[in-house]
Amino acid sequence: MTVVLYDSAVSGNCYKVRLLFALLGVEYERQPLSVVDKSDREEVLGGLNPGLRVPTVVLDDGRPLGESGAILWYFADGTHYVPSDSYDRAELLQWMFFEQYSHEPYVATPRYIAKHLPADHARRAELPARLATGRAALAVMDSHLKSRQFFVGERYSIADIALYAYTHVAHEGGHDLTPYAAVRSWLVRVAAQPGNVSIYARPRG
Ligand SMILES: N[C@@H](CCC(=O)N[C@@H](CS)C(=O)NCC(=O)O)C(=O)O
Repeated sequence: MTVVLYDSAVSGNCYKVRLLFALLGVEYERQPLSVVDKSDREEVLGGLNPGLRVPTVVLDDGRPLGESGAILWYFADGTHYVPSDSYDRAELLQWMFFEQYSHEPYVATPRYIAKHLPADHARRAELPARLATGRAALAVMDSHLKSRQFFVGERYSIADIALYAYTHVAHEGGHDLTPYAAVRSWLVRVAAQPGNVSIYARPRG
């Protein structure tokens, strides 16, 4: 069986998985789902991912797995995208949990609201507060990256992939990265990694 990726072309969470799959050469079949019309989620993802979200994968042995971070970990563990030292592995998880709790809701969600919801949608009222909290997350990243090339152990890892996915398109949600010079240098560094693919590359399948 081939790995199946339930995917949205516009989703940064799904892009994390597409990027890792490209870097590792993982063959997969893509099943596209909308992030706007979610009426088919129960029918398609029920029984695969209790959260009914994308990305969701079905492994080549038929077992399903959800959550972008868990999928990154599953496929990258044992490769040079996950360190072997136990402290470095824990530090990698530190940054992946930071991404999910302190970064994604305030960097990714404004992009979703700005790009995919109608101009008069009530959720637009959330933007100023979300952007303010997102700036705090970007400042944390900038401070960490001032003396480092990558987030963990001076190597490109899935912590970089997780944080890169929405940071490099943060402007689409209204963020201005001008004050975060170390973040901007890191974005260039990640984009220059061999095998990098764009979030806008036409997804396969
Ligand atoms: N924590 C999850 C978040 C996944 C997520 O929110 N996916 C969005 C697309 S980016 C989705 O499926 N949203 C559907 C919904 O809100 O019900 C992850 O990292 O995979």
